[in-house]
Amino acid sequence: MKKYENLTITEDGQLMLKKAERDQIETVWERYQKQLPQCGYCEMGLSCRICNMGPCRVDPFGEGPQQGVCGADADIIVARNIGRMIAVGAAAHSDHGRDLVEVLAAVGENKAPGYSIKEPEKMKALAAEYGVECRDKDILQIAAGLARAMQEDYGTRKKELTLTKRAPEKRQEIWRKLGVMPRGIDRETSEMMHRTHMGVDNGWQSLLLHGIRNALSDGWGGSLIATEVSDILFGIPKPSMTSVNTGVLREKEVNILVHGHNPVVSEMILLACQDPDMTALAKSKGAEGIHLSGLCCTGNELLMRHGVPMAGNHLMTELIIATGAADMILADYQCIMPSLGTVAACYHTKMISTSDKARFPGMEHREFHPENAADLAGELVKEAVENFSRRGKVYIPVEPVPALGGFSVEAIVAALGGTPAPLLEALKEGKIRGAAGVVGCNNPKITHDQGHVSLVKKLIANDILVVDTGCAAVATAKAGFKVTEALQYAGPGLKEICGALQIPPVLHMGSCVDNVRILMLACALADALDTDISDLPMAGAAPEWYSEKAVSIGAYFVASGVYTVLGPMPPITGSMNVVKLLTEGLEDVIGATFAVEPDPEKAADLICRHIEKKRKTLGLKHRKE
Ligand code: BF8
Ligand code: SF4
Repeated sequence: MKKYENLTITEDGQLMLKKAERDQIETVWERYQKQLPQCGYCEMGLSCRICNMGPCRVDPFGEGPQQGVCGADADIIVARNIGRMIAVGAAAHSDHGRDLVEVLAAVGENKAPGYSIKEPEKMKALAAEYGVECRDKDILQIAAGLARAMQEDYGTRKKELTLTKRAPEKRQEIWRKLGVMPRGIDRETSEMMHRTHMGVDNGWQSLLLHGIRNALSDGWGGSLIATEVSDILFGIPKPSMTSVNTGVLREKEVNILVHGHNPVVSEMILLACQDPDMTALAKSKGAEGIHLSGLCCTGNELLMRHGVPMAGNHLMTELIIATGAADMILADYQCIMPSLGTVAACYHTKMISTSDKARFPGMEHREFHPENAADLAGELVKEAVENFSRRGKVYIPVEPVPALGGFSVEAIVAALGGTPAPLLEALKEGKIRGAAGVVGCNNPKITHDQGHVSLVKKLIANDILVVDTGCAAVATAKAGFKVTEALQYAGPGLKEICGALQIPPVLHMGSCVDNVRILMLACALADALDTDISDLPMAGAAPEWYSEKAVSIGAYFVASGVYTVLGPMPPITGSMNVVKLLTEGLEDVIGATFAVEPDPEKAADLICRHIEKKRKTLGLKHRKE
């Protein structure tokens, strides 16, 4: 097993890697090795292939060319590249949000059988925020009106996105003064693509500022809409017990897995799996039942709302197929490795792609739309059941680990007894020093899950309450941090408070679009303390990030006033101007910066120090260095 310990800290991961090797399955880790050494120019952000006079590169040692063919220098090239990363990340989240708004619109028109409004009160509250008149209207008319109003946020007709009003007044003023208040969700992404065309914006500072505006259009626009509409359609998450890791797969049942991000498909699959006729069919085929589990963020969506078990995060997806126990995997979009179809071809697993936008080699394409989703989900679950008899030998290496999920802001406030006051009291007394949002991906450059787990372990030991999302949230759940037993690892103050509330020291807040839940929690605390988010004893971290979505998230966290520590270095080291602005200069203009620290223990130290500094400024009891 030694051989695999550098690749993943998880027992199921190590055992599955051994099995994959036996089965001659190539994994993401092997492909990563084959890429080494990766291009140094690209790592530093110094290569440009934006136009066809290039591709160009700038020599970081000052000996070769210092400008691309067009004359762009290192600062411009690096800023353009990072700007485009933000644009892609913001586009991904926001387009996911748009798909939900379209389902909401279809529900409003009675054209989405199977979907319904699960949270009419939340919908009415949002309608009020959007200025949609609710009087004398039925639920469906309000849904249609809200969907239309939200679609306006995507366009070009607004001066300010509607939900930016939720930010503390001081924060909104900072955005206005700096000229980064987001105006339209699609507009900011489109403008970033325009600005980064050859010969448009050649100011590295103005490019980065627009990057901030573009990221804010994600955090206070597309992602926030995605989360709010998901809650309206599928329910506000409440705490419920679930289980995690490869061990959630069942040897004697039909295993169906959902992979991707959008709950639009996975919710319908869940409904179809619960159909008694389907269970009867499964039994007639010799299975004991049908078992649904999740992968990545669509898995997090189901875990949060229904306690559906979670089989694994990003780097586990190939290995889950190698168990031979997956009868069908349905993918929507984002973070789905194009290798999965090839891996599945070595087993009996049926791979289904479901979104018009996302096709994969080795997958059968069965497209979901609001009108056909309920029927198609039924058909596919039936096909998964029929595939059960084609199974070969199955290897499920471990027992699952229990975890508590479902901590929406509403659920956290409810756990506190209906008001944030107990949390504020604990913060003031210093029993809880502060809060940290640990988010983001896995990346084969870092031992799988180690960044998340080591960081979180040290944070809770230092009385810092952790909220997490995405693949980070899956990592800490697998490590056993999402049950009250984990309070044994917490510092005395955190242990006392969480113990009294009967909550774990690490709270699962959902998928990656649900990072906005962390923002909303920050808003609630800032409002209660009558201050700005940047004054709170709070930090963010993405210890194993890989995705462009994470770049957008990091940027909107920082722009919202949250100091954010990244594990892997983003491709910016080719420009010391850009590095300095993002890690120092932003402090003066926006009240927060990025830091980069690959060692999770040291990253925890940075966060502790930051939290104590903020406590001191707020006049709360603080620890000396
Ligand atoms: O949206 S944490 S690897 S699955 S990008 Fe992807 Fe990263 Fe996982 Fe969720 Ni988020
Ligand atoms: Fe080269 Fe400039 Fe074209 Fe980039 S935009 S590829 S630096 S010529």
